[in-house]
Amino acid sequence: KSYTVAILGATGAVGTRLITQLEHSTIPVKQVKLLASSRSAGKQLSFNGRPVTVEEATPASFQGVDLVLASAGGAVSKALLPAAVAAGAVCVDNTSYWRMNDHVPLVVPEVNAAALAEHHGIIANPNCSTIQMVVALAPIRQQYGLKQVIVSTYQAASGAGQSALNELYAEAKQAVNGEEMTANILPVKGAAHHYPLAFNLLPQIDVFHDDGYTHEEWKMIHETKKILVGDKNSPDPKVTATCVRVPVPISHGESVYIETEQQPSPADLRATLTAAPGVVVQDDPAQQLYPQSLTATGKRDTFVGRIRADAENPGSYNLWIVSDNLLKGAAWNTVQIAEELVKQNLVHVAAGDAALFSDQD
Ligand code: A2P
Ligand code: 11C
Repeated sequence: KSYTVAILGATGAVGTRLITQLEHSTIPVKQVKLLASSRSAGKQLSFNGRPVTVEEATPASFQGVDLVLASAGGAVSKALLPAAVAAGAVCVDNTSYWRMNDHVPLVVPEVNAAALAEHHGIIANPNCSTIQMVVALAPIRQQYGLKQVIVSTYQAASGAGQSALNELYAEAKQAVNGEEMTANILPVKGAAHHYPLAFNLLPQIDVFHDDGYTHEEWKMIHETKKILVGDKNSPDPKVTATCVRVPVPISHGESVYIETEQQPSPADLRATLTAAPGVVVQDDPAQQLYPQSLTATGKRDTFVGRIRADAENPGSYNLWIVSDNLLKGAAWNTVQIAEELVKQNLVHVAAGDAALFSDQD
């Protein structure tokens, strides 16, 4: 069998990578439909060397489509994915809109591919900063138990989309030319205040909640708990986060402090992570080897280094985790979920599934 695949948001920072990740995937593709806003309708992109014309995404776009890979923003996924499921398409959604819905599995294939069997037509791809953290923490949790996670992120501009990345480059040029930097997008589109990211750090990603945490921090806490489901032997880890935007184009870094149930040595942790799927250990201080944004960019893996024990708190460790936020954090994880759906013969929607998503407010 081969599949008709629609890419929703095909012109964006993640969408263009969805195209290339799909080209390099194991999914037999019969046809692709590239969908975006009316602004891009008629634009020519390509798939496997053949030109494909971008179409405006509408509820009617999904007739005959088997799989939808969506990354056009939460509002678009809210508006269009129910129509896609009603048309019989299985949707892998990179936006946050459906993630916490009880009918929607939230999947990182290395960690919880089994959750796909419960899907009802929409599968959610977690937030990029959550994905790379759980890829590294799940094998540690499985082997040694995980009591607590304290994470500080160093997140790249591209996490906020192509326009934020363009703004970072423009600001850098302005600063180098001695001009005033103009900021219109970060920290959050539509916010009351915008600040330059070039030569700066912004401790705000997404909007603030009443408790003082940002929505990005909320996502890291609650998505991690949904993915690393607790059981009586291994209860939910406690998670807290501080998320910071840094003037890096691509690849998020994370300083992660963990407390485990057992007390493995750093060498034990290195061995566990070396054997873990999707993880590459880069940890040799003598050779100054550690994960970096520049070297992680363009790769599908999650890189882990600086693994060391907290001498004052036995069973606690510091790690440094880096991954390409547009690949493992978005396009690759989405295509990897689709590959897994194909492998597990799960590319179908059951009667009644569409009704689960039809009356969202
Ligand atoms: P377009 O390029 O036509 O605006 P990014 O995350 O890099 O900002 O990209 C967002 C993606 O979502 C782009 O492909 C963009 O298309 C698409 N998009 C934005 N608004 C809509 C919409 N209302 N309907 C369909 N696609 C949309
Ligand atoms: C950022 N992590 O870096 C965000 C982008 O929930 O999918 C991804 C937002 C999401 O801005």
